[in-house]
Amino acid sequence: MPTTSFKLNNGREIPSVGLGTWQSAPGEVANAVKYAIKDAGYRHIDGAFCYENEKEVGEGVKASGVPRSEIFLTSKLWCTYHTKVEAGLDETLAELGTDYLDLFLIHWPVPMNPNGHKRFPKKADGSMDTINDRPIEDTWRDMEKLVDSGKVKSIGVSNFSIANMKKILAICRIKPVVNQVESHAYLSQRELKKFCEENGVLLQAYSPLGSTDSPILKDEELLAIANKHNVSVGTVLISYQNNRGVIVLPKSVTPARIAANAQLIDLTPEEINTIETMEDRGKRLRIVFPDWASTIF
Ligand code: 1BO
Repeated sequence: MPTTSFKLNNGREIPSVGLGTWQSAPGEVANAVKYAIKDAGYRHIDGAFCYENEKEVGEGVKASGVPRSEIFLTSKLWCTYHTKVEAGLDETLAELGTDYLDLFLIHWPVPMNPNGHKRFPKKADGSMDTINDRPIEDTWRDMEKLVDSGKVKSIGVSNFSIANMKKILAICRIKPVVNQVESHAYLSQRELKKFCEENGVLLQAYSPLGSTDSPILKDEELLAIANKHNVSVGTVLISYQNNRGVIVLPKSVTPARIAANAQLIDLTPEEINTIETMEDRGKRLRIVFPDWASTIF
């Protein structure tokens, strides 16, 4: 049976499928969130300060009519807030219109100048104004204080390599509960997943269908699995993550797709293995992030 929720290493439950909101356009995301919660049964919404749509996400949560206490709400500390973690959280809480988060993640292990542009500060030469005098360990210690204050229930990381995770695990008082990374059929993240599992950290998958117009959706091996089960490739890709113990965050603003993305099936161990090893057959694909982000893995 597909899993509807996973247990985090602090004993709390997290719904196994969450609505992703990265690249969900303003003007569309509030309705998408409302529909997901009210009509499609989602109880988990994943957002971030950097997505520039948290006000609408909050509006959608409220408009759903479902009590806040029944919804698992995640946001992420943006890179310009590594040296002012609590202020970063407070801005997000104000935008969302809530007084706590279920989960708060360090969005990238890349601190940026806190005094320039709020999201993408640039150096004189046009490159991203990253800073190197803020150890990631110090940012994590400030994240831990947010749990102590009760403003967030759980903390985790995003876009962290094994090397970066080791830095946190070596010093943490409160362990990260998840590491949220890009993962789909052409980027299984097997090594990272194994490392996370060994350390009691769950993997969360963003972009589980690949990006828009992704070749993954037309992949013949995946189509064969989908046809066998009489479902779409999307359902196979989301179920694949679920069946292998990964929290999955499909993004959509289209009601029919939001509903379809919440349908899970059981795949066989052979099918999961086929998908997990597609990279070994030369099918590798990764979102091309700007230099400041793509050099961290
Ligand atoms: C820059 C955003 C990546 C996914 O959270």
